[in-house]
Amino acid sequence: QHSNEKVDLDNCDREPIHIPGSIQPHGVLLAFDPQSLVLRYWSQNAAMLLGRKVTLTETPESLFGARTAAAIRQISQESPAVVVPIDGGATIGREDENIRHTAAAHLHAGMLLLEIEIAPIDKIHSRAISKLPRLLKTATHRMQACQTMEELYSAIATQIKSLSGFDRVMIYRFLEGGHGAVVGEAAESHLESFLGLHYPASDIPQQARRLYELNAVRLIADIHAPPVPIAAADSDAQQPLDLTFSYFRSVSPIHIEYLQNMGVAASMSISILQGGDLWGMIACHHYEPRNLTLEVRDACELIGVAAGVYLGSRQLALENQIYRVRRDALHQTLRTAAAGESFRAGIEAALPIMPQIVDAEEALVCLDGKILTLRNESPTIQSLIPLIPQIAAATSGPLFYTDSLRTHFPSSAPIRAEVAGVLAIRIGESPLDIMLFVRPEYAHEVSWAGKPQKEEVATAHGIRLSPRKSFETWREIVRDHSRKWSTVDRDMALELHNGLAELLGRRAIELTRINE
Ligand code: BLA
Repeated sequence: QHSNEKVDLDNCDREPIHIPGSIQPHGVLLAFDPQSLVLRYWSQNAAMLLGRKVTLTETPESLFGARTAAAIRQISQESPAVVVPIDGGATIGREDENIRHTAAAHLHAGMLLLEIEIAPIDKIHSRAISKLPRLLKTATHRMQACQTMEELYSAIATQIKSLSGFDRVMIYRFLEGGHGAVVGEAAESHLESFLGLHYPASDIPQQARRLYELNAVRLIADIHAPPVPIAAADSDAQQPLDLTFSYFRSVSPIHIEYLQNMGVAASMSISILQGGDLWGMIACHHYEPRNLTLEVRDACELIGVAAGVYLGSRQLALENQIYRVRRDALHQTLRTAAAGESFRAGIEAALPIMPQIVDAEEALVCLDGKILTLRNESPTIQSLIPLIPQIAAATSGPLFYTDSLRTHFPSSAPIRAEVAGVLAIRIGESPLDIMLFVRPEYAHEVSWAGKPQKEEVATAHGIRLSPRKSFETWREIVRDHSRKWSTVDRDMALELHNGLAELLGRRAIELTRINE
């Protein structure tokens, strides 16, 4: 333990997960001084793999012989943080023709880290490895052929599932405020689906997200396997080894408990980045322990990179399309409004199109003391009417928006869940002339796919640490809030405001001409 603070549910964003002081037991880690190449840290299972006791005077030469040592020395000259496989795996470890080792090394934070693992050597595995390029090609083609984001989510999950053999593969997408949702899934048919569930931002704390931006793949091969401590030379004992780029880093106990509560035995997640930021993750669960070879993990990482590229271009196309739809709705609204007998008649005729401009559920207009809306008798609209004076007073801008009316106007009468968020624009001279757009509660919009089959398990942290419970936590957090109004929403609303102001101006001029 490198921190005096005990990690619990309230402070886990401060847990230093990059320096846990231990690794998972399916590999061996050695860290050398990059200049002298003298050993400085080793995982306490090193002797087992190397077949002899490890001492502090060891160098790559003394440990692995000249050829492998030369490859490791080469890495000490390379750029930091790139994990490079080391050839000559056979010369690492005990002399035994039935054991193959894979090794990879990288430079980070002033240390050269070498990670070694035992790799299966049988025919099945060699065949699997030789098939990887073809599998990657197929995966890329499948992703390329997808027309929509949903198809793409599903294709990515399916490809990772067939490559990794994990029981369940989910596409977990980060949304506003850092919360996330399972937007795609490929799972064994007997498993209950998590598709469509939303989770609070706290399920994946900040420091974990930063780490996942740097290191794209982490595998927890067996959540029950006891971690192996890392031993250090006396001079380094106070300075824990930085495992940011390590394959074997041991995992936060809080997260282990989360996986345990779900009945998961092994987990892997692969980062999906967009412009260097974490867009989401491919989250994989297995209900038995599961380890993958370095080659398969690397292939998964590549699919993650390709997924980021394809998702990025699909998302851009989608955003452009949405923008066009909204622009069309805006122009149609302004044309319809201009064609009306009067300003009010024009607005009334445009009511059905208007919500599309800002992606709202409903629109309501207050003009010359009259309420114009499509569904006058709806309880949603009725519950909003008493609030109009307060909202109008707040709309001096000419724009006002909130994703939580109840938080913004705490003293007001009860507001229904259907009107959690409001965006308003000023449309006339009178202080009460405004146009309101309404969004329902976010949790209300999100469907909850299926009820849980199993009761929640009670553990030390209560039943909070599980996906079903997390979904409820998320619903509590976003209660009384709608989806946030985005910059595009606000820009479109301003354009509508300007368009209507211009129209009102033109009508005023026409009126004066007629009266003259
Ligand atoms: C890490 N939390 C994670 C990871 C995922 C999730 C995918 C990445 C590690 C991995 O690959 O397993 C969350 N996993 C989910 C979610 C689903 C899922 C939402 O399968 C939904 C189906 N976790 C909590 C709370 C805390 C917490 C309340 O739920 C802290 C207060 C901590 N989660 C936590 C930590 C990590 C983590 C510390 C980092 C683990 C590590 O890499 O060491």
